[in-house]
Amino acid sequence: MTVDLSLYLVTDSTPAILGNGDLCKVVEESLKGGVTVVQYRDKTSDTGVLVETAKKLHAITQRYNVPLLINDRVDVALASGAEGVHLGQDDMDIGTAKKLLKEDAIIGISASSIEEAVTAVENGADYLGIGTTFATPTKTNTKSIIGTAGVKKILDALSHLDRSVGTVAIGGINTRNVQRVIYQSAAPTKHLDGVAIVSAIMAAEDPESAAKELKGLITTRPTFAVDVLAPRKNEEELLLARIPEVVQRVASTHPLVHNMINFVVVNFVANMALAAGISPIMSPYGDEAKDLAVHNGALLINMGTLTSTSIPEYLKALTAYNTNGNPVVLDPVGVGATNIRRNAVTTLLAGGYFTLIKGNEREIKEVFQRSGGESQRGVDSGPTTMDDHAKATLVRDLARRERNIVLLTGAVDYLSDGNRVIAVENGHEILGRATGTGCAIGTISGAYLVAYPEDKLLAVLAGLVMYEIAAENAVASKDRVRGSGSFVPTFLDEIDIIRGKAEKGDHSWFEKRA
Ligand code: 3NM
Ligand code: MG
Repeated sequence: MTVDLSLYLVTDSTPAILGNGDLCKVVEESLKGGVTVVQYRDKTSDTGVLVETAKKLHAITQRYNVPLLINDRVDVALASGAEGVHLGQDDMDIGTAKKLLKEDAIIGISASSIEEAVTAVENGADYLGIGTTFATPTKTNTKSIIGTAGVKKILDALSHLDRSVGTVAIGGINTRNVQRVIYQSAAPTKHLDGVAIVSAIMAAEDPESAAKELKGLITTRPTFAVDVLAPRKNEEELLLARIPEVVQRVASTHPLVHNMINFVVVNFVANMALAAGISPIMSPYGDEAKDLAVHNGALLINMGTLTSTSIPEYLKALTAYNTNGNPVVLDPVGVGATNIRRNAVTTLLAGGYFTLIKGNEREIKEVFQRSGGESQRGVDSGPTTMDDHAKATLVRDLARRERNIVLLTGAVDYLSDGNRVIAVENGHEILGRATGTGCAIGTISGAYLVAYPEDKLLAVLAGLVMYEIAAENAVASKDRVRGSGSFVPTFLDEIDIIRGKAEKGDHSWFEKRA
């Protein structure tokens, strides 16, 4: 039997979630809002109450032509006439359940690993509940938190089986992250059929509008989606040819960038932004993001001077920009240095979508491990410096997994959208001796992503090439630059000069160099 799994409600009758609401009323409201399948989940009530409640719920779900499934209890499903059951790994085995239930009964299975998922499909499961996606107070005795990367691995494994099976992700899913969960967990040939939700509907003040909002988000393409463009013949040349036009667009539209940036570089980055034609706001205050995110701007989160209070502020801002569909850049400064920073990146990756992740080799390696749980490629055990091929592979794999853009900076920069990989050799080693020159790339990238959303890889590339050509120009003016001290103001001048030319449509700054 096929079920529309798109918005799967799992009930919870505990006071922490249902409060003093009425279960039947909440379920009916959620059905009005567009819930497509209901699972009655009650871990504590006596059998008599379970059967009675299941019958009441079934009378309601039937009116909406939506299947009712019972958690754990095959007997309650039989007694109430429900359409099927949902079984955890420790519940009745699927073979026995199949024997007891009617032939067309729906049987769903919880799976948290590839092995569990594959076994359930082999045993004839109709759909899988995959999780726990994110840590959730609703169920604290979960086996493992697998994140979108874990869901994606399972979907990928399922895509190689002969029999196809329905899938929903479960655990900590709500209006703020639902689009990202569906988007980022998609494997090349298999994506989620829906999401299973408890608290975001059951505990909502207005379950009907919560369901309606979720349904809307599930059925629309997220605004942050990156179009993965197939590489064309002469891809690099085609991209290079468009750089001046992208730089011109930034110079003439002055995109806003909200910088949550470390205090070491804040002044330099603000000056750099102005020189490049960007309107910077430097604010570590997460609540301000609500007002700022309504403008067509970008957010930069740079963890360089992380403090005990930073993370909730980052998350508030991340949510606000994600909600508005605006680009967000993560600069995970020094993520490998401490456990606090490692955990911060894990929290941030679980908390929202980053359009661009930018860092040096060590940082990107570390993020790769954070984003995939345990590393299967042993990026930590390899040589301390990666060769060109390894770097190109790393940025491509991380971009593919996160479905975003990844930039690894160094003597040669590597940039990927998960499909195309571009190496940029411009720049100068002196950049490594002036604080903030790396951080400013985050701000510049954010502005370029705002100005040129049609090809996000090209947007970041254009900002980077402009920046590095300016650095080269500065170094070339030997009369003005004697070392890293005099380099900084000269570099700002050169950025300013390019911006001035680009704004007037004068592309000579690029043609000389490219
Ligand atoms: N099962 P919420 S997580 C019922 O991982 C349940 O199998 C899970 O609740 C699993 O939507 C979970 O409120 C609770 O986070 C999900
Ligand atoms: Mg169970």
